[in-house]
Amino acid sequence: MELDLKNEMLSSGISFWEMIRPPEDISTNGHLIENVFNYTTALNIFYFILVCAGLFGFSYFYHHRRHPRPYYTYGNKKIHLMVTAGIGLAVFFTIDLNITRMSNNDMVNTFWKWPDETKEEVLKVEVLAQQWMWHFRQAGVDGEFNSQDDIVTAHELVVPVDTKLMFQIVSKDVIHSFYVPNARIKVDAMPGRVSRIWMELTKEGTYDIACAEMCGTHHYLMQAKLIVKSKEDYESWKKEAHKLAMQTNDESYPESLWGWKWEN
Ligand SMILES: [Cu+2]
Repeated sequence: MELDLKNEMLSSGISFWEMIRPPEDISTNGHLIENVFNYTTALNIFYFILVCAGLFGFSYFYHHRRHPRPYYTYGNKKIHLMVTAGIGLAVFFTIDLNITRMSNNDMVNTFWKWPDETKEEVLKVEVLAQQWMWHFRQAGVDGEFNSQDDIVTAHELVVPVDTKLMFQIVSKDVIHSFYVPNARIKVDAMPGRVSRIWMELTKEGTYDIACAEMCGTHHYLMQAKLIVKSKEDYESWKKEAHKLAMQTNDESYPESLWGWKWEN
């Protein structure tokens, strides 16, 4: 097993660190998620070391050779209760309450601050999840969803860089989860309900979209590519996609109109 890993690393030319580190953050707000994650990890390590020190320390000092007469305690003396309560409260205030505060601030100040279309450039995308693939719909030239010029893609999503992207997400069958690791964003896709999320990507390239909810036997196959293009490249792609849409989208076929009127 170890050898396999080593061979794999050698053949692909990437270091061990590159294999285990999180994917590159290409979003404007991904660092907020990362901060909460790192904070939780750091404090867990801190308390883990503290607990280990206690466990192994007491085992050492109270070993029967050093401490031949056993000492029985029920842990109900005032000092015991105070130490236990103190550690419990320290964990509660420094981990639980603090990550609640941090994530609540991020929610209210960032992730629920929806981009304002009247003031800035926004691209809206409708996402349909199903066992086992992703569909994406952009409104096209007319700006209306569920019309003939909609740009509909499967397995890949093309978006412009440095633009606010607003997503509305549903599922056709079971619960899926729309996951963009490079933006640290993940949101459930549910049947009968529209989920929302927004993000802004700052680096061109091809990235992964995955399903992060165990959704059936082929869950692992449920992936798509996120292609981030420069604004000029996106515009020319959109022009081509528009031509293709006008030639191929068939409005009389109701299945093709799986989109919905954008919900404000
Ligand atoms: Cu899925």
